[in-house]
Parts: sequence; structure tokens; C-alpha cells
Amino acid sequence: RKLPTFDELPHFHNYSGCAWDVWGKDDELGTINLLTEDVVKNAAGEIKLGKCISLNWPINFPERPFYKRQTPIINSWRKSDVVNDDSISINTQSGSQWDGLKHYGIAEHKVFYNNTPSDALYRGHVSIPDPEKVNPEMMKLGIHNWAKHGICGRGVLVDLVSYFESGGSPLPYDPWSSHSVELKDILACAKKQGVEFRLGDILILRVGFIRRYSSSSLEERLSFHGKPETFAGLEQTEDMKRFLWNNHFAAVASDQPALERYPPPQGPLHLHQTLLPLFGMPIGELFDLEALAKFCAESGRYTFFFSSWPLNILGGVASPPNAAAYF
Ligand code: UVW
Repeated sequence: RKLPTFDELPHFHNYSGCAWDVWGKDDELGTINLLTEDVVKNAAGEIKLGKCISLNWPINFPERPFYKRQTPIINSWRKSDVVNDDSISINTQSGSQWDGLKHYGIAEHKVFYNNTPSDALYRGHVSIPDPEKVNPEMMKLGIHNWAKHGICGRGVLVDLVSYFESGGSPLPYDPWSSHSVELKDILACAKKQGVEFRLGDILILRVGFIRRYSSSSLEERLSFHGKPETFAGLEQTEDMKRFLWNNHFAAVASDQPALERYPPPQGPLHLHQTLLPLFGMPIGELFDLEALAKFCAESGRYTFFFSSWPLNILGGVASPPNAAAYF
């Protein structure tokens, strides 16, 4: 089936790249639809060594989540001398995470993916004593859709840190500044790594945020907040949107807190408002790519089988990714 190009997609008011007609008006998977059995089967051919690498930061990190989100509350207790339990309470977006389709809409028009009005989305206490009586409003655009399908396919790491630092040069930007990561650098990096993108790839960008974070003192980490928080990442340009759509990535993730640079230059109109409500494309944030980058550099292989199983939260907004790369 031939997918429309970015320039063939209709506009939604003055927003380019509206993909609502691509998978039908009732669709709740978005670009995860690209992860067909054939795509997953081909991606499985990447597993040759049996080497598995986790891409998850511990749920306990960071010490102080960004955008004033709740710090994870984790308790364990002894039930008897030989039995322990624990409990956790987290904001699903405090650390490594997928932003789901219920996370972000278009503010000006109060709509989410597939023209879902903001008022049609349920927010509130979720209690499901009887699975037969699940409220359809509560389920709309929930993260459970991706949790049931899985986010599995070919992962491609574009390691901008190694690209810029090869030959002993320092990284030409501070990952804790609002530097704009340019498309030409992504393309040059992929070319240097010998990578060609395929339909359904999960694109993973390493911009250096977690490395910077891990090599900073606790004092520096805590002082990062409230300046406002600034970090390097993608910028919403027509070329960037065209690149992300025309390569037909199933999802895009990075090692920083928003994928895009922050604060965005145009105020509230930023890449989140294209990727989630218009493309239906998952945004991965704060993926821990350090071990992956090391192995890719050693092996010279930047493609791998990628698997991620978000938590199956009925009607959930977001989730830790539970993601891994397999070589
Ligand atoms: C932004 O909205 C920029 O980030 P997050 O997805 O963490 O809310």
C-alpha cells in the first residue's frame, strides 16, 4: 500500500502534514500501524549475536523530574523475614517514556489525534471493577493501544555525539542549551554510519543529554531546573517534518526530555503538536542510549531489532518504554 508523501497530506487549518485519513477515522495506533508482521519479521533478521541492551533509565531517575513532575515514590517493606513487597507511584513521564496520543493536542483547536475533541478524552480516577463496562471515553487514544500491539521493529541509532566527537573534536553544543539539532547533521551522521532508513524504522537520536547528566554533580543536576530548563534537540521546521514523515518512521526517540529543543522557538507551536496529534507518531524521551552507543561504535552496526512494551494502562497517557535493542 502506497503511503502519501508529506506534501500530499492535507493541512489542518494552517498546520501542514495532517495524517488523519491515512489509517481511517477510528484509528488509535497512528504510525505504529507501520509495524506490520512483515516489518517485524524483516527486523528480526538483525538479531545475529544474541546481544541484548536495555534502553531504560532506572525508574528512580532523574532525581528531580523535568517540568516539575512528581519524583517517583518507591517503597519496599518486609511482610515477613523471607517475603518482601514494594509499591511505586510515578508520573508516567518522569523518566524514560513514550508520549502517547492522549498527551498532546493542538492548543488552538483543542483537538487530539484523528480529530478527537479535547473534551472527548477522559481524565480522572480510573477504576475498572468490571472489564465489560469499560467506559469508551476513558479508553479513547489510551496508551494501551500501543501496549497491546507492541513497538517492535528495526531500530536505527543516529549517534550525533560520536559523529561530532570523532577525530577528537569536542561536541559543538552543550546538550543543556536550547541548541537546534539540524537535519543536515542527522543525514550526514546516518550516512557516515552507513545507515539507510527503511519504512517502519524506529529512529533513535543520541544528542548527549543523559551523558551530560550522568557526568554532572548532584548540585549541577539540581541547578538545571527552573532557569527555565533548556536542552538541545530537534526543531519544528517543514524540512524536519517532511524528513520524519517521508521516511515513514514508526516512532522517534532520543536521550533528552522532549525530543525537540527546549524552549521551542515559536512558543506553543512545536514538534509535539505535529508528531502526536497530526502524524500519530510516538515520541520517546530520556531513553538511556549510553550502552547502546558504545556497542554500536565497537561493532560498527547502528541497526538492530528494537522491542518496547509500554505498560498496559487502559486509557493511559504515557508510559515507561520497557525498551531494548537486540543484535
Ligand atoms: C514537552 O511537552 C515539551 O515535553 P513532555 O513530552 O515531557 O511533556
